[in-house]
Amino acid sequence: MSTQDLQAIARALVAPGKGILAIDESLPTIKKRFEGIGLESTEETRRAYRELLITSPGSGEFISGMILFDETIRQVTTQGTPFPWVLSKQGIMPGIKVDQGAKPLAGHPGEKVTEGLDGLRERLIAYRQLGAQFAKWRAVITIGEAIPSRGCLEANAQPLARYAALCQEEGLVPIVEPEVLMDGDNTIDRCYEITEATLRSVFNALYVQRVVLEGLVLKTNMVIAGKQCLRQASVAEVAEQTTRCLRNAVPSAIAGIVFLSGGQSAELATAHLNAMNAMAVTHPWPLSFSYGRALQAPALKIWGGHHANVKKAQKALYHREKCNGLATLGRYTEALEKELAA
Ligand code: 5MM
Repeated sequence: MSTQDLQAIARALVAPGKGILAIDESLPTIKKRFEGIGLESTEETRRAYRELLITSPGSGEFISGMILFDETIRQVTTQGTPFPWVLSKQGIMPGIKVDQGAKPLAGHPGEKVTEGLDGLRERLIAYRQLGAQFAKWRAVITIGEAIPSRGCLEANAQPLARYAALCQEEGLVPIVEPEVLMDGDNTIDRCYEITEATLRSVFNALYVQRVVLEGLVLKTNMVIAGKQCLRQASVAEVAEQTTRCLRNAVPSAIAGIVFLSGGQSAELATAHLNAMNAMAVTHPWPLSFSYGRALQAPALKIWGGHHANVKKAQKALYHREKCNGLATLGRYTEALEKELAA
């Protein structure tokens, strides 16, 4: 696949008014999400839930791509249609999470490194044959007393860059996701400092590994105070600090930036994205969403594991997709949130 082809896919992922739905929860994460609604995680309950998300009417209006998990990309609907086909038919690109999770980093207490490079070239070929057009690899950075260490930032940046290079070689657009967690009690300023250092280290590694910047999408956290921090920043402050950090650390050549929600409430994640896109300045890249929890949470709660609730849950999903689609254009308001919900 040529650079132009990769660029076309990458740009389509961040097309105006559209973003990505992340449904690539690994087995332990989906188990945790299902526990929240009192449902056992089995291959069939996971399939039924993902079918609800994948077949949700109207998603194609606001969703450019969905990130699937290894099990999900091989699953089929109740009628027997493979999930990637259902997505493609709606004009939604199938994507695939290809990392194999964050593991403890040797010699670095409290820090993690994401693994999964072994055999990746062969897995990418197989995923492409299953219909994937893009991939995702997530590195996890924890903020603490004396962490993250330089060793942790470099240990995570290197495989992210090697993954991205392999994806481009095999004709898949890499979504490069370094996530600085928002679980601690750190201030927004500390999040800024660590996010900037993380992004600089990732883009250095991408340069060294000869990754074509035009053919990738960055998925990152917003610059935000930790959940336990007593002083939570305003929406305007998050928008200002996040865009300033990105301008300082992210080359303008990349196709676009999508945010993860990281545990923010559904409405707040939308409000933050909207504030960035409503700013008077023009950003060098499209700013969009690749939310997991902030898109799925209301639908998951309504569904509760009961088939009878599928349609109502899909309406809730459509609502969040629409609100976030509008936020990519800076056209979301609280009034609209209520109006659309009604
Ligand atoms: C959907 O969650 C994804 C999978 O996470 P695990 O590998 O830990 O199960 C995750 O990578 C997700 O794509 C991002 O963290 C964004 O999701 P949120 O919920 O933070 O928007």
